[in-house]
Amino acid sequence: MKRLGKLAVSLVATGMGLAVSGAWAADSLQDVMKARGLNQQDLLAAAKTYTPTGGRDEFMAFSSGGQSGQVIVYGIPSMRILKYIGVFTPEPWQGYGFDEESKKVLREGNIDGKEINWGDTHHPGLSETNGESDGQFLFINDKANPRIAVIDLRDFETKQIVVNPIMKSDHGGAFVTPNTDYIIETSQYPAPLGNRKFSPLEDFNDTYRGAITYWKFDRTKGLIDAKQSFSIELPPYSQDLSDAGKGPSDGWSFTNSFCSERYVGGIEKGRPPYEAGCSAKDTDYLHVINWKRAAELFKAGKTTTINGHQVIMLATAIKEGIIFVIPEPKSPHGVDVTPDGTKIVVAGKLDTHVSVYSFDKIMAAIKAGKFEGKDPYGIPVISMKDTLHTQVELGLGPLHTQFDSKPCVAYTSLYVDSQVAKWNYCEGKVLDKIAVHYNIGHLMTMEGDTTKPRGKYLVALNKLSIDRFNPVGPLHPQNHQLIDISGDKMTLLYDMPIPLGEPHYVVAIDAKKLKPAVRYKVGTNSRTDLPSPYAARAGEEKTVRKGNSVEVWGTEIRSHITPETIEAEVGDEVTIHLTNLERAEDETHGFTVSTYNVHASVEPGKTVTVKFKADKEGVYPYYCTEFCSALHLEMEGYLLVKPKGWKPSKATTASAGTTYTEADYKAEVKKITDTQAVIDSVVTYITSVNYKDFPDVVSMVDDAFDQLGKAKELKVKHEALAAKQDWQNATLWAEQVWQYQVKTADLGLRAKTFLEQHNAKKIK
Ligand code: K7E
Ligand code: CUA
Repeated sequence: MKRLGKLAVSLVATGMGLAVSGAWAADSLQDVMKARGLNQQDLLAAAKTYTPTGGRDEFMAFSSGGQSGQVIVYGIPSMRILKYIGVFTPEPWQGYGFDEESKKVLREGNIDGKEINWGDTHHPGLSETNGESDGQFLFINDKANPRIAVIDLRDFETKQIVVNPIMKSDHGGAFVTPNTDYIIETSQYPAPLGNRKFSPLEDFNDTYRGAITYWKFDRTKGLIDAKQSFSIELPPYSQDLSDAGKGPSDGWSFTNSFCSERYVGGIEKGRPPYEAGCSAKDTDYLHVINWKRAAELFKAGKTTTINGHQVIMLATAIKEGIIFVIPEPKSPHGVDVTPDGTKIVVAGKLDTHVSVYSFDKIMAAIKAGKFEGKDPYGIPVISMKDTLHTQVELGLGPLHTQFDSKPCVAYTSLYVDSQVAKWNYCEGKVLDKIAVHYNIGHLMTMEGDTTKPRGKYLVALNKLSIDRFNPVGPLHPQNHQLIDISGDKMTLLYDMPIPLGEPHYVVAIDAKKLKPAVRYKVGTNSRTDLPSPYAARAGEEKTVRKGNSVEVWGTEIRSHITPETIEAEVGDEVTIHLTNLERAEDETHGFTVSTYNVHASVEPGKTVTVKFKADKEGVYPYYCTEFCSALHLEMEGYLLVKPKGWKPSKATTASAGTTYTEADYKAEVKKITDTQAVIDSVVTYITSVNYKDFPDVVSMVDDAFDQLGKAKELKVKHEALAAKQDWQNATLWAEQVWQYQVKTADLGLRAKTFLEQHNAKKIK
């Protein structure tokens, strides 16, 4: 115990700035280069990405987590992973799917009453204002089970999952319109719309359909409003990705497709396989849709209700002149509108070209009523030749396109060539190529989907990593390669393994646009952002027993869970609400109960609930799962599940194993006096500088004084007990005073370090 007192003293000494001397005397730069086999180019790349301790990244990237059903957040250019956000899959660290508030969100993703606990995330999309990323929300789709999730970037938590009521799979989500009025989701594999009934493949042309859904986003609520959302029925092509028009093309959206052959496979019946039947034609169809007009038709009620959802049927869309198609070569993947909104880029996987369409020419053809015919479903077909701005031969397997801050400059991934091509879409010429490792899918530039791309960096999302990393078995990580695009020539800077599913797409935003909170208002349900009815403040904790339910309103604060014991009988429903009372940044507590499969992450201010049936009698320790303080391990308690009707056989009082004497009490008091001296010195320092200019420090100081305030009340108590010569209880309560002091000192020292590192100024 004395040692801990000394520890506090020594912490102060270090905090007071006894600098560690003899910095880094070891190797010279030349020695390190030689030893590690690095050349000048490597050093330059390292210097462009290396971020010293405490350094921040210029951009933040949000990557799909593929089959992990999550979102991965990392910084650019350091490529350091900062967070995995649980979206369609339970994520234990965040308690996602293990506490009641988050389960509610996850269960919104049930389909036909069935729990679905995985997702295949493909395309994240950031909210936009006037076509620019605004840093408020992130959306992402689940291709396997047609769903869209909404993530609030104030706390990086998933707030909503909506199930598409008419599709069976979606690939083309999530893409936003320039003011995030709508989030676009497109089906991939055609199926009978909405109905969960069987229909034979022989009836494919008549009963199977594609669809595009425009989900209305309510920005003030931060939620999708399903009632104000609608879809348009599409032919049974495999609609792929979409992009919303911007600037001159705002109000329109574009969707590419493959397998417009409408082939249905059947190799078992001796028919040629899907891959042959789905790529036989030289062209597929680029869908051109007037979504602003479509929204008016929806409001005017020109829809059919399918599975409770409003659908503009294809015949209506054609009659109202809101849908057109243009041939596009060949089995394309992805469609991208240029930042100025004047052109639309489509790359055919099986064609060596990218095709650049002119929005003006498309509009001119529509206006003139100049069509080359109709598709098999009666949609007017605009000719490719009338609408092409240019076609550029880039290489093998062109897939996705992104844009630079420099006018007319685009980057396209070449899957088969394993290259990125830099090219000029205005003049139609190739500017540069760089090899990537290996088989690139998407690529991404900073804010490259918006009206104002930021240039600087490009990330290649490579499908295969083969020999790039230390082997970890047959399942390899993916490889995100960072490429410098600031000069004329692209240069490769860094390889980052992604060890969590196969990311398809990633978006990045200027880090300055993100304004995440560091704490919640005390008592917040983070999933709804509303005050939780189950919040408790210090001193309000209670346990209520009613019938066979036990409900606990508890709190967590260093280093204490209130209550410390929860008693239940076998078969009781146990509900535990917990509020983290901390205000200091990063003072998260966790909570779990042995063997009941519950876990909560309780960040400062958050209120969460865990719930379970105490179905077996026994003794179940519960504890805080975050190493939150020196006495973290002591942040514990017991759930006691008694057999029904159990009665103690004798009057019992819980007793500690050790007995304490007057000498112990005196030693305790001495320790308190010594530690108070430490606290006083820290307080003197903090109040001698402008600490009030640092909100983070103010929170820490508030918390510190709260802790010390509790110590004051207990001083009266232990002194009274000592006066009665109850050394046992006097010693333990004095020890508790010291516990509060340690927490105060811990916070005080952290505040002091913060102030020193941020060059706080003397005020007296
Ligand atoms: Cu993998 Cu956008 Cu789903 Cu291309 S997608 S690679
Ligand atoms: Cu709270 Cu560990």
